[in-house]
Amino acid sequence: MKPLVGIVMGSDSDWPVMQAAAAMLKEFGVPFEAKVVSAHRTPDLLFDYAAMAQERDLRAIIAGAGGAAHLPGMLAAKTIVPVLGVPVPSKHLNGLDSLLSIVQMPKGIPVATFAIGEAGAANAALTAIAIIATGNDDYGRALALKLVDFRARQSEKVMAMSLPGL
Ligand code: RP5
Repeated sequence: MKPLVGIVMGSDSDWPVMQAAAAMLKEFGVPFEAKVVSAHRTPDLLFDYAAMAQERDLRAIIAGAGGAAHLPGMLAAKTIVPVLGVPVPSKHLNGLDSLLSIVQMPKGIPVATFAIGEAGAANAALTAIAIIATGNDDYGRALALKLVDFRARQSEKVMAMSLPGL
């Protein structure tokens, strides 16, 4: 199956975090691709990737970057495919810089922004899955059922929790 979700990141050093998005998509059986595309080191590649995204039928792009993290915003500037931004923890400011760079998009070009790090990457994948699950076709409906089941299993885990000593 052709990829429905693109995972892109500014460097291979982002992969340990972004793998959480890939793992979630794998768990739901959603076809995806993962690539390194740097906004400032490969700007032409970034433009080409974003410009082709809709034609390639990508339903969402999960973009992770750290530091002055302009990758998600620049992708969003060149495509109407939803861009889900994941702030990657940075060396000096622990990802607060990445978060603010991604979340503070000026009005008009949205980037849906997630938590810093692996939780954000996993939740970006769950959001991409939810976007595809809104499709009124067999694949979308099947994914929606899987999402409901995923939520139910989380609830069960919490209900089964007990506190030591009580
Ligand atoms: C950003 O710079 C990347 O997204 C990465 O988080 C950060 C550091 O990149 P490397 O120096 O590890 O390649 O572009």
